[in-house]
Amino acid sequence: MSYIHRTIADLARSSPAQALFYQAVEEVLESLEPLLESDPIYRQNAIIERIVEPERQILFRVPWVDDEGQVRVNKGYRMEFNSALGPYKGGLRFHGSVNAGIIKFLGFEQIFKNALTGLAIGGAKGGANFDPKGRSDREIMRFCQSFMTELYRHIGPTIDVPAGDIGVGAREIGYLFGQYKRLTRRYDGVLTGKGLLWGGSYGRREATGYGCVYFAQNMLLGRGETIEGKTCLVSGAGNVAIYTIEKLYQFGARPITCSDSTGTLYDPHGIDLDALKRIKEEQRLSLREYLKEFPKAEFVPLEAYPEDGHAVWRFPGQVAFPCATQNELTEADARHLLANGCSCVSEGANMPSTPTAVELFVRERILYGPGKAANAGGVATSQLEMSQNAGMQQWSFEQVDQRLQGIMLDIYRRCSETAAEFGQPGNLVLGANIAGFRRVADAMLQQGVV
Ligand code: NDP
Ligand code: 2IT
Repeated sequence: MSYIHRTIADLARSSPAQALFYQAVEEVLESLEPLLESDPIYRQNAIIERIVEPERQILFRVPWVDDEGQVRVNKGYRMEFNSALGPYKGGLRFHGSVNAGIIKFLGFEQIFKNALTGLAIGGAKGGANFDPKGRSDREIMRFCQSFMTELYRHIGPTIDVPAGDIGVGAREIGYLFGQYKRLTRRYDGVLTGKGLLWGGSYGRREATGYGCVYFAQNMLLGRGETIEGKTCLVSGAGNVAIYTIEKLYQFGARPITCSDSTGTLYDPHGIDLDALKRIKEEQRLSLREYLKEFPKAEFVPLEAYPEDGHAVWRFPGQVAFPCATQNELTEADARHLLANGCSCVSEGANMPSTPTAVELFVRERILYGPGKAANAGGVATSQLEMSQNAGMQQWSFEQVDQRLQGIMLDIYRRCSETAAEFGQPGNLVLGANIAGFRRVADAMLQQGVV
């Protein structure tokens, strides 16, 4: 049995029923094989065994009262995975599907993503199996307050700094921050993605989507092309998807799709950004609403998706941006993308492509930017927010955006150079995993067995 299979088997025994976590671990460990062979120090010091185990797992009850006066209970999580490079850092996800395995997969990915940014941040993730859909503002507020009433004792600006993810945006960060301040009497930079009036950073809202497009542009430039004029497929219709689409327009590209939990929207003229923001950011409605304003657009409801995949990847486009959720791009979807001439995939979401889809992209040698590299602009800008908070400053949008562009270029270079160093030029999966791992592992070695 290889050490990869032994590690996965051990995890399956000690942490049962966490399939997405094993998937994330397997992908990283497969990439690390050449490094672990050439450099035995990591195996000798049980770095793998240590890195797959969170330093601390916090699980808690979140009781709250809904608008009808009924008591509700959810499960809250914060997985503090690795602090070798800095304070724990990573988002909070509020979604009905959340469980320990999902938070562990996200926290594990976050370790390497944060390492790739070159900034001083460790890896963590948290959240709750709370579904914000259909909940009133007051219910969201009460839920966030209850969540923070437990979480506050575990976090701090140099300890653990949560942020947003699916279901957690500016509104939720506001309620969480308010309750933290009330409980601690401290005006700390303890969360990122804050409002601009109370310690937030310009550009954080846009950072993940913009960064993901910068990453695609860097990949294309490496092949002597640019994104200008290209037809693009985007999935998702939340924070990451919306600002991916915004930056695509700024770069002269044409994004023709987006999707949400009700279905896929296709507008051959290009998705209307104002309408998209209005429907999803302000009104929080289904993308189906778009047809009222643009009756010629097409909407494929979830029920009509192909059995082996997702409608969004069956439209023809040259560059794809999966920006919704994990495993939303299957091997069958990947085959359709390739057959339709797609030659570049930049992942805004975390682990959106299934393992066999990734294998296909790597084998076909298309430009493929894995999430932990391509979507790192969000967390990188969160670190810039922490830095501004620590210095009691607020930088301009242009300053932040310049830094973001520089960081995304550095990440691209780091991944490319590492892939070449290990004899697989262009394989950014290998490059991202080895480059991220090496930084964390070396810091762990230097800090002893902790
Ligand atoms: P949002 O909650 O803002 O948006 C998520 C979007 O994806 C929504 O349109 C939602 O549909 C759709 N979606 C979510 N889950 C599902 C599902 N199971 N099936 C179908 N559609 C779904 O989240 P973000 O945009 O912040 O996050 C999107 C992805 O990007 C996630 O993978 C996240 O981990 C990742 N990410 C986010 C970062 C950030 O800074 N926010 C940073 C790096 C990665 P609906 O509108 O119907 O709810
Ligand atoms: O997956 C991610 O990188 C995020 N959700 C953002 C984390 C952060 O701390 O900004």
